[in-house]
Amino acid sequence: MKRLLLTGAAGGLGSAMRGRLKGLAEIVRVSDIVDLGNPASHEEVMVCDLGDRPSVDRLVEGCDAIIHLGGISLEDKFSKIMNANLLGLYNLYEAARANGMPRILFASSNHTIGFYRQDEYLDHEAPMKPDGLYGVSKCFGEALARMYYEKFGQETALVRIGSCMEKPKNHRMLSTWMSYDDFLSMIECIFRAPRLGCPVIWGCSNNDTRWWDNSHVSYLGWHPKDNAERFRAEIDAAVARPAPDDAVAIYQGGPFVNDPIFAES
Ligand code: NAI
Ligand code: 15L
Repeated sequence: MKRLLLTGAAGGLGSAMRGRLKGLAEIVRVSDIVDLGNPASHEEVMVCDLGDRPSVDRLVEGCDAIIHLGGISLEDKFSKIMNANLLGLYNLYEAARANGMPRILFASSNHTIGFYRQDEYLDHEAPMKPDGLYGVSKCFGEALARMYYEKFGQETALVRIGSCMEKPKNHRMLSTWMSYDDFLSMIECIFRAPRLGCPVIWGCSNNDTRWWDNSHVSYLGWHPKDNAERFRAEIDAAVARPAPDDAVAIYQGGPFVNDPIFAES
């Protein structure tokens, strides 16, 4: 492809994936609301607030594909979530509609279903059970993407990322972890598939104790290779196991289920 847009490129996941996308497109347009440093030879840099419609129109213009990681990634005040994750997503989809409907990977989250228990195994049809306003914003994003698919044919991968980081940090992440390599191979499958549609894809590696079933997207040919189990001894040694009656050990959303509704100030 000619030009791939990566939003949220200054974030934890965006900066980890930024350098790995080189082979996917001739030009990678990297964007964030904060400074991104100097572009590599295959990159274009555009600073943009997702809540600003004219900027988002310019951002999306000329792109053949979008990896949308930008936005608020934790529980926060509703006003902050609203600008980046609600208004920002609407702006992105309207800009995509005006610019040839490039295929989108939307970074949704396991916090759309955080109130399921850790002893439940979910498929993509499980009703949403968000664990906070952040999770609700990802439910909104999935619904918005679905509407643009049904109404206009805009294709989106709704990737419910578990915990995508260098390695799992606690016992819960032995189930939710997705390695960077597995995320990259998922990205390749999503953008190379002849037909994508608008599927939910669970974003976790091939962990022994995973909670989610991806068999409905076998047509994408994604085969995650990593397994968090290899970190179990390290985590047992370094991290205290939560008490069995602690919500962190009960619910799939882990600590997010305990977050308050943050007051506006
Ligand atoms: P992050 O918080 O490190 O990065 C998000 C980036 O979005 C930041 O660089 C921030 O500056 C940018 N941003 C925030 N508001 C913005 C706005 N109004 N306009 C433009 N950019 C804005 O989060 P992380 O961990 O890199 O996650 C990336 C995406 O993946 C997020 O959408 C997050 O919800 C989602 N996700 C990540 C998971 C993970 O394990 N890293 C798990 C589940 C979902
Ligand atoms: C998320 O949605 C967050 O963006 C990320 O920071 C992690 O905490 C992840 O979920 C998780 O549940 O581990």
